[in-house]
Amino acid sequence: MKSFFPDDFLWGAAAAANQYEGAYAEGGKGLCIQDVMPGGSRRPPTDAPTSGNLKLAASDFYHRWEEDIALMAECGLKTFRTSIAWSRIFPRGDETEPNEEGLVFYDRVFAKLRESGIEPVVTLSHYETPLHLARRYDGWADPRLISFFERYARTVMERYKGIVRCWLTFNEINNILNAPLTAGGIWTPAERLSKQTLFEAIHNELVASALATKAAHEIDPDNKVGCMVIASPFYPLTPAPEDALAALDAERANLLFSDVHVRGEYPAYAARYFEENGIDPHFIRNDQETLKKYPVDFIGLSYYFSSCASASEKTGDGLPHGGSGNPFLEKSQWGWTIDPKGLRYVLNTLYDRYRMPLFIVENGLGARDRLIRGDDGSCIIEDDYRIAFLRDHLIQVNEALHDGVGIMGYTMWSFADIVSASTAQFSKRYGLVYVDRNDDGSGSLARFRKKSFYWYKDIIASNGENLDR
Ligand code: BGP
Repeated sequence: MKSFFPDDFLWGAAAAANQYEGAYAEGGKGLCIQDVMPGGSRRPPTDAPTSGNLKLAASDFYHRWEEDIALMAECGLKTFRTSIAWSRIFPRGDETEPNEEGLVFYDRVFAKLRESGIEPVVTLSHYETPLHLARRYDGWADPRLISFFERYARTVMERYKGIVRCWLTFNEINNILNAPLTAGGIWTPAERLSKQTLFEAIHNELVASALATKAAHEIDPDNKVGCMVIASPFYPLTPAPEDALAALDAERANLLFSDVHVRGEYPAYAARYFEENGIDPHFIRNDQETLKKYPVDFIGLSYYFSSCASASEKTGDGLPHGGSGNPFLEKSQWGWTIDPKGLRYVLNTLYDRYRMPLFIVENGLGARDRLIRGDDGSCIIEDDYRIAFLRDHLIQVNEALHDGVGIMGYTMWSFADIVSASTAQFSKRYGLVYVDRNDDGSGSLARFRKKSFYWYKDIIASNGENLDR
């Protein structure tokens, strides 16, 4: 296969603090929303951390980072994307002084990555709002979070200046539409949340993202900042014009977030949506200048599946972001459609719309793996299905590059097995590295390289040339 991957393509892998680190109450860390979400993003939170919550210990990266970074280096990763747990730095979120122990932890992690030739890409907020901010302020519904977030962003950007040069503001910011607690720290249950409050919260995050971008550029002109959006395309379920319009509407709900981040203003279609949904957009007025002045440098995106939109049918089909399934596509063990060409489609759509560099910061397959122990103590995980998934998607990335799309990099999800965000299971594994842990919490946490580890290593080393082997 002819490879169109540029020489400086950022091949890598990703994770998030709350799904990977564990040590939820160590090093002065405060609680975050995930510490009381034992059932994942679709179940109500508990009052306090409960023993069945797998995120509390997660994959124990907090204690095993040296071993894991050595594995990343062995795999040849050029970049590793992870998040800083906001509540390690500001345990409650609204303090004025940061927690030094939390800062020291990331000093070590980022320095080790650099020493190993791996560029850290850091998400400031990956579904892990400090719990105090969720409970006391109702999360991003309160505009005071903007200054708390700005303080946090400035603190870590000053501290890791020259070490971290690539930042993402809010993970899957558009997922607040489906999961207001997960993506917006909003404690009010989704069914009681008014659209007015939801859009005020969205606006507060957008302003905070612009101010973080401003801070990043002031602190170090070499910093690059991206937004991070779910780029899950909607196809019309049928050729009926009504379904095409339904798909347009569904796409626009997602695109509003990148529109504001890139163009610095709300899109024209927002006005009618606000009017028809009884939303008074007064909140926009004061911040127009901020949004306009500080657009992002690139667009970070996650891609897992596509879905279909229909004007008449509302099946949902178990896909996380609404939408119907697609009779032409296979599904994963968790019911997510598998659509490699959808990635090429969405990369082209976004690049046509914005002409701004894209960075695929999440893409992968959640699947059950079987660890086979040999008599000699060796362990084998033959995850050919994961290799097929990654290969098919990367072939489409290559196609998109050939189409002329500007793509900075690809960080597959996830480097090692971690706790699932939506279901909070450990058995929904995404890693190149197997972590010995089970859904009941048992397991040694030992690491084993999967077959996909060796495959990805070869793909990186060949800069994509070996994708069709
Ligand atoms: C994205 C999130 C991640 C991640 C991934 C896979 O939505 O940004 O945090 O977990 O999806 O989803 P899940 O873990 O629910 O299978």
